[in-house]
Formats: sequence, C-alpha cells, structure tokens
Amino acid sequence: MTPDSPPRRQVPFAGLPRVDDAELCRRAAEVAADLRQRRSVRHFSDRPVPDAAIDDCVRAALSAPSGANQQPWHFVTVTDPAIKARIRDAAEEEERAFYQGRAPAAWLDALGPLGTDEHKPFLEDAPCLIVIFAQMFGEHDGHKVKHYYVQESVGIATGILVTALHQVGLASLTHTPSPMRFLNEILDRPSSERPFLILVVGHPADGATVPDIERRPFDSSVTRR
Ligand code: IYR
Repeated sequence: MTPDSPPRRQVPFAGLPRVDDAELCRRAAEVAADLRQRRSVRHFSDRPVPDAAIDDCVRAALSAPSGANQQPWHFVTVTDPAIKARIRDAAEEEERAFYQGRAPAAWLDALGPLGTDEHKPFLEDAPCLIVIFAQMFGEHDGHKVKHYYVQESVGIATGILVTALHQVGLASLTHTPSPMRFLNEILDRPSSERPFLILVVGHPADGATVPDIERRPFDSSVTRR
C-alpha cells in the first residue's frame, strides 16, 4: 500500500553553524556544568514571571522532535490565582488519598528521602503553572488520526522546557498528582487529551532549600562501546 501523503520537499538545513572541536568541547563542559546546577524546587517566591518569557520557553519546547512530526501536545500556561487555587485543592485531595493509603509502602519508602507529603502550597505560591497534555489522537481533514510515540514525544518536549526554563534563570518542579483527570475539567481540555504533568515555574523563595541528594556517578549511568 502506498501512503496517502507524498514526501515533503527537502529544503537546505542551515540551523547549525560549523563549530571546531575545541569550541564544541568548551561549550559541552559549560552546558554540563550549568545543567548540573538544576534542581527541582518546591519553595517558590510570589515574584511574577513575564508572560513573554514563559511563552518563549514553551516556544522552545514546541521545537521538540515528535513521532511522525505529529506534535501531540498541548500546553496550558496558568497564572490566574483562582485557577491555581482550584488546581491546588483538587491535587491535594488526590495526594491525601495517595499518602494516606493509596500508595504502596514501597513507593512511600522511595519518596522518604524527598520529604514530600500531601501539602502542595507551591501550586498557589508559584506565579505560573504549565500544564502539559498529551494528545492521544489528532485530526486531519476532519478525520480522527492516531498519534504515535506520544509519551516519548511529550517527554522530550517537557525535557526541553525544563532545560529552557533553567537556562533563562527560572526554577521548576515536575509535579504529577495521580490521577490528574481533574485538570481536563478545570482547564477545559477535551477528554482525548491526557494530563502529562504539571510544571510549576517561578523564582525560588528566599531561603529555599532542596534535599541534599546525589546524582549517580557518570560510569554507573553511561557505558562506552
Ligand atoms: N505525586 C506525589 C508523589 C510523588 C511521586 C514521585 I515518583 C515523586 O518523585 C515525587 C512525589 C507528590 O507529588 O507528592
């Protein structure tokens, strides 16, 4: 069977100027050092963040590669205090159920070092929540079409967003209350979209702390063959 859509025409790729090896290694070391400073922050100041900066970081995320270039995502940026309060209420209700019984003991054990609990003040304190939805299906010429590699695609876009936010000087927290279906209702998104995660974004509060944890040694995460 032949596909319905022919290949797109090819255009010259000019997005990556040539860099010599010394400069490439210098940049790689700089990127690694910078990104190793990134931490998940749970204490946010109420200092607002310009909408334009959030939009540009999301714009960066929208450049992510995706299965068949289907771009199976939708990002909702929330700054309205009333909506943040509704999200916090709904998330804390799910989290109470999680911490008070739904979570298996082994999961609570794994979370012990992070010191997390059912209280999620950051959902209101932080100036911005970016709620990311995965579109399991899309529409093409009025027909429902299946999306491929949705989790991978949305995961990559989210990673680019986390990186972009860090690079511009903003802290973030990936937050996944479970289940998260309440987000469809609060944010008026169709049921064909699955909430993927909430990215809490802003400036760290004065005196913000993070757990004293380590990253695995390079050699335990990486093999060269
Ligand atoms: N959703 C809960 C539990 C939680 C789960 C994992 I995996 C974490 O890395 C952190 C928390 C919460 O947000 O508290």
